[in-house]
Amino acid sequence: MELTKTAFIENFKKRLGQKYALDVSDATDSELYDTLCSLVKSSYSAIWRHTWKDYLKENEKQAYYFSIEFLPGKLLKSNLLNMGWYQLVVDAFQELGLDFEKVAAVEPDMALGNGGLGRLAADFMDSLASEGYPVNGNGIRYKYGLFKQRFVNGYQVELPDEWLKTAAGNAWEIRRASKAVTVTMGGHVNLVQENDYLKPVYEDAILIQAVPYDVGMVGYHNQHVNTLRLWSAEIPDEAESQYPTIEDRRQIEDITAVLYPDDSNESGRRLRLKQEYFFVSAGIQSIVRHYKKYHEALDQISQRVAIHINDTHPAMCVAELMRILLDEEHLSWEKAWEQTVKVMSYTNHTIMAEALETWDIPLMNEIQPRILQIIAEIDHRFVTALAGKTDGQLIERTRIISGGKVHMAHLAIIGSHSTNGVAQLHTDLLESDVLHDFYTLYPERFNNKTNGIATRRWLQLANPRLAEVIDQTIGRNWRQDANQLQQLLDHQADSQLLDQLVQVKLANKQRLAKVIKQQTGVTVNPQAIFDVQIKRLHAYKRQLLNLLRIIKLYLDLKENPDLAIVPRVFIFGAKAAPSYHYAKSIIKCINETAALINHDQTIQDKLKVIFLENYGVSLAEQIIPAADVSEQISTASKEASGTSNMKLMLNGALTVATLDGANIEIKEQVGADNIFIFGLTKQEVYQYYQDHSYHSLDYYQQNPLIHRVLNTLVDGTIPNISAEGHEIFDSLTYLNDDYFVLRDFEAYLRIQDQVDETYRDQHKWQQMSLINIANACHFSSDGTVKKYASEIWNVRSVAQKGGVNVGYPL
Ligand code: NBG
Repeated sequence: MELTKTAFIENFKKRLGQKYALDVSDATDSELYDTLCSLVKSSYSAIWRHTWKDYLKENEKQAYYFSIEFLPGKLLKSNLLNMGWYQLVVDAFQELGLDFEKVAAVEPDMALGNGGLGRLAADFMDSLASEGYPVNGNGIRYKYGLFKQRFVNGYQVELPDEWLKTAAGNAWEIRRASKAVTVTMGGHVNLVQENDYLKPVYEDAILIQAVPYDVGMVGYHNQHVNTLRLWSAEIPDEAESQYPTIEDRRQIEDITAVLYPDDSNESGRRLRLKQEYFFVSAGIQSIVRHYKKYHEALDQISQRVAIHINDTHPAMCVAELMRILLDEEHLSWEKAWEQTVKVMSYTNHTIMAEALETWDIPLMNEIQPRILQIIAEIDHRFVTALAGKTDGQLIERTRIISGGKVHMAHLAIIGSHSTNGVAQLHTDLLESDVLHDFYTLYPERFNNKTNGIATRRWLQLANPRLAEVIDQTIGRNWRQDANQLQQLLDHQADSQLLDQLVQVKLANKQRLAKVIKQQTGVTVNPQAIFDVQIKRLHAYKRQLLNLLRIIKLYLDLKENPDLAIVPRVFIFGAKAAPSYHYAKSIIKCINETAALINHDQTIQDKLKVIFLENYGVSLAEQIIPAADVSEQISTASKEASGTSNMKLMLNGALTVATLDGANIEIKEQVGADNIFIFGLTKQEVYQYYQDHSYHSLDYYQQNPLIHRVLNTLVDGTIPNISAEGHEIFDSLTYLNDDYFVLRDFEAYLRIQDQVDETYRDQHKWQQMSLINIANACHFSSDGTVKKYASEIWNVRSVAQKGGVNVGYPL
C-alpha cells in the first residue's frame, strides 16, 4: 500500500488494537513504540525477503563482516529515515496528539560495542545496505551491553546494561531457532584414519546451541535490507539433562552474557576466548551451510563468499573455515588453504601493543583443541615454506605460535589476502613498523581504507536544522550522495548562509544546554564556545592535556578575573575500562576540577566544565551538533584513525588536532587554514623513542607555568584528589610522561589562543565551519565501503537504485 499519512494513521491504530487491544489515547509510550516498530518491521521484512532472493537469483558473491562489537545505538529513527517515512510519521503522530520524541526515547541503545571500532561496524552496516551491497554482519547478541556509567563522588561506577529487559526490549530482532547451529568446545580430540582422510573424534566436548537473532539493516531509499546476525548461546534441547543445575547452565549462557568493556586490557580471558570461538564457529558454519544449499563445489567457495575479520577477535575464522573444509568437507589441505586465504581479509584497528591479542597455548587447547591443532599446522607450514628462503629471525618474529602463545594478528595476516589499516598514517605505520616483517613478506596484501561515518545518522538525523539549511542552499541530492556536500564550497561568501549556520549552532547548543542542566544541574551559556572531547578515556587520547589547560585558565582567571577570554564550556564524554585504574583517576580529577570551577562565583560564566555521564551513541547525537571545537589531541602515531573527528567536522565544529590518525587527512581536505594543528609529529615522537632524550621532569622543574599547573594536582588547590592527583602528577614527572603531555602543553596553549582569536571573528569562523562541513563528505562511510567492496571483497552493488528515491511501502 502506498504510504500516505492517512493510510499510516489507519494502519497504526489498527495494529495497536490488534497487538494491545487499546486506543491511541490509552496506550503507554512503550506500547506506542512497539506498535510503530511492528509496522516498520512488517514493511521492510517483505523487502528483506526479496533482498535475499535477489542475491540467490543473481548468484551474487556475498561478504560477511565478522565483528565482536556492533554499536548501532537506536534504530527507530534511522529506519524511518532510510525508509522515507520519517517526516510522515512525525506529522502523523502530531495529528494523533502524540509526542513522537517521547515515544522514540523509549528505545534502549543497542550498545554492543565499546567505542570507535563497534560504531564503525554499525556505520558500515548502514552504508552497505544503503549502497546496495550484499554484505551481512556477524556478531554476538550480548545480554548485557556496555556498562552504564554513573558518577558517584566524582568516581566512575559501572552498572549493568540490561537492555533486553527494558519494556521495549529489542523490537528489531527476529529469533531464528530453525537456523541454529551447534558449536563444539572443550574436551579432547583424536584423529583417526577413515578411508583416505583423518577424522577428528571428540571426547568430552561441550555442545552449545548457537541461535541467531537477525536484525534488518535497512538501506536508504533503495528497498534493500541486509542482515546483522547476532548469535546467542543456549543449551541444546538434547543436552538439557547434562546441565541440571543453574551453575551448569550458566557456564553456557554466560558465553554471550556480557560485552567485554575493555578496549585494551583483557580480563576474564577464558570467557573472552570462548566468545570469540563461539561467534566465529556459528557464523562460519551457517555461511557454509547456506553456500552448500546452492552450490556444490566447496573448492570454489571464494568465488561466492568473502569473510572480513574486524580486528583480531574473529581471527579464528581462518582456522574454523579450514576445519570445516578439511574435517567435514574433506578437501585437501592445499585446496582448503588456497580458498581460505582468498575468502579472508583483515582490518587492524590499533597499534597499541596491549590490544594485539595473544592467547596462551594451553588455554586455546582447552577451548578448542582441534582449532589449536589446525593453527599449529598452519604455523608449521608457514615456517617450512619460508625456511632457507628468508632470514630465520624474521620467520621467528612472524610465525603464529611462539613464546608459548598464539598470535592472533599473525594468524589473521597469514590466513588472509588483505590487511588494511584505517587511516593513511596508520597504514604507513603498520607497513614501516608494527607489521613491517609481514609487509616484507606480503607487500601486496597491505592496503589502506580510511574510516568513514554515516552521514545519514550523523547529519540528517542528529542535526535536522543543519540538514534543512543545506537543503535550502544546494538542494536535497546530498542526502542520497554525500559528495554533493562539496557544492557548499561555492557558498562561502553567502553571508546569509553563514548567519543561518550561527542560528543552527545556537539552537543546537540550547538543546544541549538543557540536557546538561538536566543531567548535572549546571547552567551553561550557549553563547560560549562549546569545546568537546568525546571518546573513550585513554592515556594516549590525552584528556589530561585538555584538563591541564582548563586548570591553567582557572588559575589565570583567579589571578585576573577580568581577563578577556572568550567564555568556554568544556564538555567531556568518556567511559573508562573498569580495570583501567589510571583512566578512572583522570575521570575523578576532571570531575573534581569541574566541581571546583563550576561553583566558583569569581569565574562566573567564563569557564564551565561538564563531564556528561554515560557517553554513548544517543548522547553523541546530542553533543556533536552543538560543538564549536573538536578536540582530537592524541599523541601523534597512537590514534589509528578516530571517527568522532569526522562526525564533529560534518557538524561544523572546527578541529584542534595533532597530526595523528585521520586528522592528517582532514587537514589535507580542508587545508591548513581551516584546522588548528599543533604538537609533536609522528617522526618527532619516534625520534624520542629512539634517542630517549625526553625528560618530562625537566619540563616540570624548568617551566614555571607547567610547575604551577601540575602543583594544583597535589597541593590541595583541587580538593578531594589526593590519591589521584599524586598518581597523575607522578606519571607526568617521575614516570616520564609516556604520552608527551608536558612536551605538547605550550603548543596546545598557543593553538587554543588562536582558536579564541578566530572565534571573535564570527564571519571567518563560520566560513571555516562551512568548509569543514563541505569537505566532510570525503569521510562518508558510503565511500569507504565502496572501496572495501571493490578492492577487498570483490562484491558488487545489487540494489535497484534507479537514481530516484524509492521509499518503502506501508
Ligand atoms: C579503534 C581506534 C580508533 C579507530 C577505531 C575504528 C580499537 C581497537 N581501535 O582510532 O582506536 O577510529 O578503532 O577503526 O578500538
